[in-house]
Amino acid sequence: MKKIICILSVFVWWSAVAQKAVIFPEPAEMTVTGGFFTFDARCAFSLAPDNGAMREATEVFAERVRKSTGLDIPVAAKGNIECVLSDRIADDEGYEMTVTSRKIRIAAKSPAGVFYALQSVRQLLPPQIEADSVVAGADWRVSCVRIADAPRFAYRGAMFDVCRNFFDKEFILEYLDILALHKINKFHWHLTDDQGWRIEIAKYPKLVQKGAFRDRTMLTQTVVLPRVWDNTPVGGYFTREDVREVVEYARKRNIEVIPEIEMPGHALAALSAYPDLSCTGGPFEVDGRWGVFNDIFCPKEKTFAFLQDILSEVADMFPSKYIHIGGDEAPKVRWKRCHHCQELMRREGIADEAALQAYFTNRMESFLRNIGKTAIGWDEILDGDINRNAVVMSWRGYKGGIAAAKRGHDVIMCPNKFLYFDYYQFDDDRGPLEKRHRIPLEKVYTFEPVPSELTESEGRHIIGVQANMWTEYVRTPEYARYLLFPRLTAYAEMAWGTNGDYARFTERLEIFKKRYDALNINYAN
Ligand code: TNX
Repeated sequence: MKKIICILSVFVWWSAVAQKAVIFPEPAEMTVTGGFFTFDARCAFSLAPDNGAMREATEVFAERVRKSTGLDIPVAAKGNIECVLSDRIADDEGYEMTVTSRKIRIAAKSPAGVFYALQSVRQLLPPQIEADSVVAGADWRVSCVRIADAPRFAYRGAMFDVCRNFFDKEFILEYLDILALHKINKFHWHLTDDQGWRIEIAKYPKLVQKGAFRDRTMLTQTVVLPRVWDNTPVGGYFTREDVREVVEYARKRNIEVIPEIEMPGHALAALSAYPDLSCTGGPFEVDGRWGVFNDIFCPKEKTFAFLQDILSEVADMFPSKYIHIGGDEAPKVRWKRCHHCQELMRREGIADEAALQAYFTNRMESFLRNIGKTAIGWDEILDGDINRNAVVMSWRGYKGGIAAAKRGHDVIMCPNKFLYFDYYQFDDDRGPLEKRHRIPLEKVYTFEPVPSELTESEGRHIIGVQANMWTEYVRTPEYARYLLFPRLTAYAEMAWGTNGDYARFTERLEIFKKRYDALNINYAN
């Protein structure tokens, strides 16, 4: 009996593959029922309720279909693509979908679930659906299926660093579309660092006028001699209008954009423009080296006022619940020798410089809380006693995440040895990254975000995961895509919680590679 079931399930899977019913991340439950639904000029949506949010949930899909098939899918009273909101669906982003030869029926708790169901349909369509102009002679049909789907984690993030090397708006928009295809719902935008300040702030124009440009860039690791430089001046930044466009593009794709403003460390670009916010007074340059720098924000009242002004503007630009305030890699050498810092510590009864960073973080965290935002920080913020409302991003392994969850913080897991896609994949790719770790595809796919050291209630503090893309050695969009794919696809399935057998994953991936090609993604093959 077992044998027959086994053979049968292999058969069901093969027929799914043969009919190209391959969806990433794999739905929680999916049955291929036989036959096809065809997209043609008679297709129409029927929406219940028919309102702005529901129309919007169908728009991105409809536009994709319009571009590659030339078909317009109107909203009609009795359309054959039925999208219905239903309380029967428990998860905010969950959906159920039945595709028969005559109808597509989608039920979801919220428009986000409708959007995700249609992203699944997108993947059931042939790869030519990704084209930006009409493809003649393609077969616009999808396999009949029954799907019940919902994510394991509410926070499924991807971070991209536009500071070390600048990546423009077009790249970001394209990236957001790929994130949506993978049902990733948070885009963490690393906007400030030692090597560049990338967001226009009206009150402090010098941040981009000076802080967004640098004279040269190091091509080797800072610790490796001899150092090799590229002496071309480079830079770039996002205007308020760019930010608005990115946020809106993301919102339509169920993606929350979470900006990161680094403090107190990784601040050289800001200090180059406003040196009196440091302990020594500078002068500083936007740095072309990589690593960790001693000059950081000094905890003066005018620094806090400056950062609060910036956070207020940022909070206005980003409707996100979260704002990331960095907190990583902040050396204490300057604070130790700074008269103001030592005096402040005495006055406030702050025991040491680690506690001074906690004082810094807590002031910023309460400021954000008062304007209705939740602060996220890298796991170094745990070095002191910080407010429980702060969310901790655990990047130096699991340790920080475990400690944070035990103290009652919400946690996002992104340990560097599993989820840093700037780390190399193949031995042949070591190059300038040789000192770092190799992260092969399987390691990403099989990652378990909830450490066994946590009790069940502590484990509930792990609200999700994130894949991070730092760009010290990533100078082109092509190379970024090469590092990101297929690891991001493996990551998305893990974040969704349907990562199972790795061998089966790689078989399904073979089919997905045609979609990468159609999307012009030069993945690592
Ligand atoms: C550590 S992750 C950093 C980044 C670097 C990255 C390189 C983190 C919070 N800090 O500043 O870009 O390593 O992999």
